[in-house]
Amino acid sequence: MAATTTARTGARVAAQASAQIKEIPYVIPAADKRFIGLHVLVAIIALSIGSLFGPLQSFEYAGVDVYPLIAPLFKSYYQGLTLHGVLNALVFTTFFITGFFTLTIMYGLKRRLSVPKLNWAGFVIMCVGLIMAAIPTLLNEATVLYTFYAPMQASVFFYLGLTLVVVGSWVEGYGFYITYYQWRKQNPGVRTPFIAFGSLLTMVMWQIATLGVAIEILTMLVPWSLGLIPGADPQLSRTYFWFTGHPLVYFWLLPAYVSWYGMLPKQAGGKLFSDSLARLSFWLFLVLSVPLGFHHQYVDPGIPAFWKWIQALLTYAVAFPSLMTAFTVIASLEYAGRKRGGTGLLGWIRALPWGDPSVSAQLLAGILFLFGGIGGIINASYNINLVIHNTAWVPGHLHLTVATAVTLSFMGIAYWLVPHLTGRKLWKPKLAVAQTWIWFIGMIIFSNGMHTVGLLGAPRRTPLGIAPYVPPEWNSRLIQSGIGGAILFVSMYLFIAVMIGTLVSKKVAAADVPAIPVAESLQDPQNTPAWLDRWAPWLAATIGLILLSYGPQLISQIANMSLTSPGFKVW
Ligand code: HAS
Ligand code: CU
Repeated sequence: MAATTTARTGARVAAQASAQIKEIPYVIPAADKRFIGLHVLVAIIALSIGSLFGPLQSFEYAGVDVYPLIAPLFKSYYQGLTLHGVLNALVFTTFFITGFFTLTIMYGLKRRLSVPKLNWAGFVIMCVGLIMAAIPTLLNEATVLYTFYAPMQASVFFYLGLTLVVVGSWVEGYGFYITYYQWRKQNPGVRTPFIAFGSLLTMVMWQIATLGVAIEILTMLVPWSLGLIPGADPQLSRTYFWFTGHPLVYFWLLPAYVSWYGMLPKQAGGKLFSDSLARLSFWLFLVLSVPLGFHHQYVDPGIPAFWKWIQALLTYAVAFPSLMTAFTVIASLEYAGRKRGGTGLLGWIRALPWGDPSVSAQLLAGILFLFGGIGGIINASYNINLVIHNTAWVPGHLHLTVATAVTLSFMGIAYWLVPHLTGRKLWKPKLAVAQTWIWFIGMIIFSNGMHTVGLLGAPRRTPLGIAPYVPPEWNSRLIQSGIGGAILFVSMYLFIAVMIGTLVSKKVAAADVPAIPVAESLQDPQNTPAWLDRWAPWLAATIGLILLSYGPQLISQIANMSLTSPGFKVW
């Protein structure tokens, strides 16, 4: 009896607290807006430079060797490809995500960061690392592509710089955890607001995942590039790399999911269909993101087939939370479309606010991700992987995923975020809507060309513009990739133009500044089961599964490590 009364009182306190949290209006202080804005600024500058090389890669595929034209500045196709991958896939994403999470955590928990100096320190470390890695890359001393596989050997500053970017993001993460811990102490029993929860979980996943590259760089690549050890072990270094490299894709994707679940339904005029399903899919990502990097190493001879098989099964499993996401997000959008008067089987889709560039960006990103995701499931099959591995199919896949599901969603987020942070109106919203459609169309053309020419056998990461012979049946597809790449380039710089136009336009009255869109859930989040807001069991499952799927192989590869390969500078 007493226990029931206590439980009821506890539930009432939590319900009151939840009501209070909804009611408190929260405005992000100007200093914090500037801090978040700096992240976004560095991210977009990196993206604008990294994207310069995009069409150069695709023109190479189309048979036009453009590198001699820019030879005084950049030495080779490979230097351009390294800058493209590092700036777009590593730098743009990491800065944008840490900035966006600073906002989602503060706004979700309705409080300032507990130790702002710690987050500042993290940001400064990231910037120092970025400069340290950028200099050797620009000097052609680190033309090792974004995967920096040994035995290709970069300047030690490239490795140290990347390490600092990662360590800086960890430090920002510690700032988030302390903020969350203090919120939790004051709000026992209250469900963590979804946007803050999703962001914290992604950060935790990232900190576990990046242990792989941290160990790779600090125990092998740095001492090797300093000549302190006789050589590198390429097999072990690839295993460390992909321990991080696969979950890296979910570090990119989950911030977009935070927006698709936690913000887009509000922007579309509806509600999140299921708070519980949203949280469950995030927990599954925590557990399943890391232990499956071997699907990037199916062709590596040093890994026994059994472990490839185990991780192939887990790769199929990690598609599941994305399928759940497709269901929940589309259900939320249908709810919004019908509320806006949409009828019939598909009429609700037309009723969505397509004229809002932030919405159109995310909807179009989601549509292409349906195809990118199916491609991923195809890659996961050992047999089919042997057909597509190291072909142009793979950049076809990664441009639908990281370059569209993620980047186009981040553009969509920037369309409300930058006006919100700067207090200015979005410059030319109709142009912004057109930009999202141009990306969509350009990407369909580009990725279709890359996927199909990959199936015909065209290699990835190869300057076909200087190849003496290219099978004639590749030609139309290669030209298609070149055209798609040019359209994407136009779209990217329209985005940059809208961003610059917004930055230089006049400030507007506070009431006209776009609010931060946060979707309510159809059910009160307090009714979400408590086990979906409890860290310990999920963390235990995460660590357990990683030990099971990676432990034996890591032990064996480390025990048999042979540090013999000299460093090669093949560029
Ligand atoms: Fe992948 C290679 C398998 C997802 C990125 N992947 C790559 C590489 C990158 C990458 C960068 O198994 C190249 C690495 C390199 O340089 O070598 N990938 C998968 C699988 C998934 C997957 C099974 N990949 C991603 C995501 C990425 C990404 C996400 C970036 C963000 N991938 C592979 C494999 C390889 C690989 C092998 C190695 C290939 C090789 O041999 O080299 C799954 O997680 C995908 C599940 C996704 C779905 C789709 C769900 C759909 C949704 C959309 C809903 C629609 C909405 C719109 C909201 C099942 C959620 C509605 C709109 C309306 C208007 C109604
Ligand atoms: Cu992967």
